[in-house]
Amino acid sequence: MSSDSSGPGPDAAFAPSRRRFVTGLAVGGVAAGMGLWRLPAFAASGGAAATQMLTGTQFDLSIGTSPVNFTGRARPAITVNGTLPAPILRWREGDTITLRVANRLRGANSSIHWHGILLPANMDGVPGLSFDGIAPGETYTYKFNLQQSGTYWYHSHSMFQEQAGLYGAIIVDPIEPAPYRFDREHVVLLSDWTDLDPAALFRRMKKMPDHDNLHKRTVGDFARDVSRDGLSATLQDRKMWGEMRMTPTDISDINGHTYTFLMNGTAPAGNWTGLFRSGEKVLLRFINGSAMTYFDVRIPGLKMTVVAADGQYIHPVTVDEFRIAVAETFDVIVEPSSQDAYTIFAQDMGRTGYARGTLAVRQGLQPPVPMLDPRPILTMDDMGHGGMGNGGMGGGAHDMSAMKGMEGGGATMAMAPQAQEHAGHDMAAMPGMDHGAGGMQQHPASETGNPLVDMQTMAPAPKLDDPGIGLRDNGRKVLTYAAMKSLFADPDGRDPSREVELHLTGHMEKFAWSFNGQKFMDAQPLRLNYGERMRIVLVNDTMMTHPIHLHGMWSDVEDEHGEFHLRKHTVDMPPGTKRSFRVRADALGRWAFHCHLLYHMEAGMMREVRVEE
Ligand SMILES: [Cu+2]
Repeated sequence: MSSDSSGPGPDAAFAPSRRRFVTGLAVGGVAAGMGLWRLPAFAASGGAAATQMLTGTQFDLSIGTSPVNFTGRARPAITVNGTLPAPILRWREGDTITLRVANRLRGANSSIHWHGILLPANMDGVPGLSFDGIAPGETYTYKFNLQQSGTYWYHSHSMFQEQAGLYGAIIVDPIEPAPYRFDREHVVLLSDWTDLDPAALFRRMKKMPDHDNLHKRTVGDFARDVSRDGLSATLQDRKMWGEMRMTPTDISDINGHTYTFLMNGTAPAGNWTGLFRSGEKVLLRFINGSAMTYFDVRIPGLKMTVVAADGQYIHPVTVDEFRIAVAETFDVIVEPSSQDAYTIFAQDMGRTGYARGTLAVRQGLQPPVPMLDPRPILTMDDMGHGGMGNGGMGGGAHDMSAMKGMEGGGATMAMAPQAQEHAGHDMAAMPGMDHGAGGMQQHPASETGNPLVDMQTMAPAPKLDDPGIGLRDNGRKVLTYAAMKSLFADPDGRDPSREVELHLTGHMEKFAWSFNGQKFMDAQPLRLNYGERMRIVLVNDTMMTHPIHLHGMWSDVEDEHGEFHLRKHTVDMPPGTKRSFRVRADALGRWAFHCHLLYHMEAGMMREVRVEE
């Protein structure tokens, strides 16, 4: 099978084999200062270059193109000051920061968005909302005062530049000392690299959305399911999946068959290494700067104590493993002492590859790397008992019979589609509806008969205590949203005065993604009243996981009872979930609100949020 689905052009020759996971080059990275297409000098030492760190209040950043080589082929990356990842920016809470960002790309506008940082709308860096973008040859000066501390990141918000390398870490040191102690720290920035031109990859997703889903279930699987579950249950399950145009192994749109996963800009073979001395408390600032990849992270031999999420302190929680959604950050303390070296292992959610690095007492150590976990299989339970949408089903939203008693049941699949009409439910019925307690989920009218909506969930739930697909009962203690509680009480304190419900919608075969079945281009802004405290309820009507990011304001995630629980800038929305968060509309202007899977955002899963007097 040809690996070239991106059409003719220069990228065809560079398409990596999709049949093997690319662990990459030991010597890969930016060939800065070495002349085009030559390997960098630090390769000779076998270790990766440390990411550059810039500190202070005045910064000059230059966006440009640099050759990189992660797979054996030199490819152009979009870089900041010639590095991938971009330099770590280290700021101090209370300071006013000035950043002069020059766009030295040829023929392309650019931008930088400071993810999770509270700032004026015209400093947020989203072309079309915050400003016009930075034209080639021009410099835009960002200036804002820091009202927060913690671990954040920055990235381009222009087209696919983030996928091409424009991302970096931000550390904001607090004015008051942190509520925990550490002796040493490392940024661990995870990302996904492709040799493909990201625009070509997007076109491939539109044409062949299941390109990377190589693990379609087989006749042998079918025979095994029949012997385990019986013929009737198996047939019904298969029929359902067929009607949803997915196979149960669809976990991610793009995975290790396309991507090389990076840790601090280093491919697995390059083994990024962070040093420690035995007995030290080491703070690891994990950042998921991927375009599309969720990672499940663990350090065999070490417990990890999570002390902050999205830059904000939480009650410390000690785990063996955590899932980090795209754009999330977690601060984690480890205390390595019994071994000289530990592997930081970050497998992708679909188990198609991994990023890895090493914590070690000296450079050059290579502890064992775990095997990938078994590929997770989606069940109907994962989908909130997934109801069928409209496409090809004769219009109207069909639901499943046999909803009862399915929660957490695992293998209960005896469901058959039933042509029961649920069309025409009205969003006006939404305010005041109970949160996931019993009743059948209603859907916005705009989803009905919508060719961009291929399914709807019927009984979604918050699932805050669910470790997630592929992490349940794996013998390890896995972080959940329920286990993370902000160290502070609700910073606003008011009950929400109103509620807006938005559904995450999509059509797999069309690679169409939207809110309420309406793409960004076709939707009206979501209007918030300046100063109000309101609630946003999200319902995931798709089979994919979406990390939802609101710019400019915090997303204060609520628990199952609607109480303040966890302050976030990016709210993970697994399939079959309904989750709510509170927003204090204290930032005037136009803000982006979108899925942080880059190609979902580009496909339309985005809204403008407008805060007005
Ligand atoms: Cu998404």
